[in-house]
Amino acid sequence: MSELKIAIQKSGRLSENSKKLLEECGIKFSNGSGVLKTKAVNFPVEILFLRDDDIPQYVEQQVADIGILGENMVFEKKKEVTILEKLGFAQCRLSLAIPREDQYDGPEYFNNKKVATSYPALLSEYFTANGIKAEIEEISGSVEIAPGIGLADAVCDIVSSGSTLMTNGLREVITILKSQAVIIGSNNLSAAKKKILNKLLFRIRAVKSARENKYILLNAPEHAVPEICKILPGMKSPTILPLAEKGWFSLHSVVREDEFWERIKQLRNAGAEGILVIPIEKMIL
Ligand code: PRT
Ligand code: ZN
Repeated sequence: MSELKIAIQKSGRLSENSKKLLEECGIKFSNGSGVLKTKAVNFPVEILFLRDDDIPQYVEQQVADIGILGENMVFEKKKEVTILEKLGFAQCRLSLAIPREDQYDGPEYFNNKKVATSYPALLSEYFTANGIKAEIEEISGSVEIAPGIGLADAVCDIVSSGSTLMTNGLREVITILKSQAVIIGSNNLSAAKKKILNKLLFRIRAVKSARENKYILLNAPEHAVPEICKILPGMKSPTILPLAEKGWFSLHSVVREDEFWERIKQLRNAGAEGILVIPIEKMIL
């Protein structure tokens, strides 16, 4: 029986969330330190622990069938692989940053400058598309110190909170790319592997939907129910149950995490009381 080989980052910013996602999909595997691959005990997958930079190539060559990594790395490596699903974690951006004290009037700033980066392909594409002639200095880590030590005039690096740039006296001026973790897949999967992949993607989507939504319960007097139903769209429509106290109802529904606070305010204004908000473990749409 063939197994689907999944490559995830061995250690780094993506590893914990990648493992957590697989575990939330009900996949059980042992994960001792120093282990390079492991088979799940209850699902036909083998997990390979790799450096994120190597994942696109390994998936292209079918050493792994699918992989979890940042879009930034997928776009930089330009391998023949397909993005199957965005995963919603490891959000960050690839940005150009310059010494804080430099005057900046637009992208022409970078003409005749030397820019340090670990993303030479994406940066060179950006410069070409914008008609900028700059020199790219490829370095593999600690990009942000390059201007301080005289290696480059500016940097192009991954930014999340922005504090690394700030501590190094740099100022973000252009975002080249927004990124999050994704699943990529080989373009040549066998029918048997595709079947396992579809099962896994079904579970991943259920986990993702659950993370993006909350279950909400509230009480309301009868006259407020129609207005509250309009505010609570739910998966179909809210569940309405009578309470022991006459003229009162309990309404249950699902709200999106990102519009949750706005809805709560509207619900209270419409007369809702005793609002409970509960995390959802899995959500099958
Ligand atoms: O060893 P391996 O090659 O596997 O790992 P790595 O060291 O190359 O990668 P890692 O673990 O640092 O990052 C893996 C992926 O996480 C990246 O490819 C991005 O998709 C994503 N990601 C999300 C980040 C960040 N946020 C991030 N903040 N990757 C790197 N950073 C670094 C950035 O390079 C800079 O040094 O964090 C610093 C900036 O952070 P802020 O919060 O100070 O702005
Ligand atoms: Zn890496």
